[in-house]
Amino acid sequence: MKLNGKMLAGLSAIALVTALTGAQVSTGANNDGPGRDGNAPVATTIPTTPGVDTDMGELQGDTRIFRLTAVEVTQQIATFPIKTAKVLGWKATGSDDIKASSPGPTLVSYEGEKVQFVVTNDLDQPTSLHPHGTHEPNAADGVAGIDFEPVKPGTTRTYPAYQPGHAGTFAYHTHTKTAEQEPRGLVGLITILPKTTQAKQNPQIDIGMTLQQFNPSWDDGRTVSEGAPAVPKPDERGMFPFSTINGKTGDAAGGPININQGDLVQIRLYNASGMAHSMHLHGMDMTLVDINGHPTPPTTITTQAIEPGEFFTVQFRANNPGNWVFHCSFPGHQANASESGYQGAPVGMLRIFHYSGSAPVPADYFGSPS
Ligand SMILES: [Cu+2]
Repeated sequence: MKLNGKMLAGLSAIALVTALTGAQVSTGANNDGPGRDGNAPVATTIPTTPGVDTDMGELQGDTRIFRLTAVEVTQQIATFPIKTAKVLGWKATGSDDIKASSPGPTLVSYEGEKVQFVVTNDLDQPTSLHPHGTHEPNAADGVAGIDFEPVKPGTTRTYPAYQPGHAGTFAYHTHTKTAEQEPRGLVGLITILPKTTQAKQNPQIDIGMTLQQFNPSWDDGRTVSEGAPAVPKPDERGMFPFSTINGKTGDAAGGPININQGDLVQIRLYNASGMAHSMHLHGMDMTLVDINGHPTPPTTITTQAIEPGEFFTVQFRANNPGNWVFHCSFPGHQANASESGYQGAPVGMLRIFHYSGSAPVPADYFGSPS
């Protein structure tokens, strides 16, 4: 997998936690050797989210502490017809604003550990962090006005530490002015990993994919303009016209996801948008292995529908070389503001898996309409 600066930062966090825990951890880059088909326990592959940091927090005793700051950030979400939008994102507290993203950092903890959130608010309005799908105590639920006083601008709140309950894929998002703040981007993934996994079940690549839809717009009636704020309301057609994976449409996401023949590829899907999506992989079957944080008997699928607030984990074995798209099957979600890419190619809620050794994806594939 191609590593950018953010991912390298994530990997240095992995090195740090390795030092802290003594656990041997591995990534897709070095988990490709003998035994991949065996029953021997191996260190579980750490999820990565392309373009987003992996945050392994700080382990203190039996508690992993995640320090996150909510902040408005200008993010490249596409290459046409606009490039950037002002979204609400999360960053590791103390890092530069340029490290902030929507979705926020992918949080990684291990089974048996407690988790704890320390939330700083750099927005101009109150906010909160709600851990979505874990077994949090009421005082860590983050629901404004019900069990939680929102975190005021310029302040920091330390949540109680707690046992998340079980391994799996979960999420975090704002639960203050949710209808405004969530469509603007205050979401992210939480993953609780078993420390070891049977080699044959351990993916070589484990990718987080958060599904989001934005409406970049100006108050004066102009829409999809450069640098427009992501507004919480749908456009005049009732649409959030930018459908994204990990806060970016395919053309802005930094190229295809590189895989190798024989890899077991795992995708952790989280639908943080307000609509259902129907995720489809070309060329290979997928296997559904986890529904909303709970293992499920493996089911072979070609398309997986996912409702708002759900998270599914799917896997596929890379056994059909080439360049294969993974995308939402709603036609309107394969475009940026209703515009398809070069030669009518789908963009929007889409990623390409590229087998090493296969012909490269044409450089102009994601270009503006011809
Ligand atoms: Cu969709």
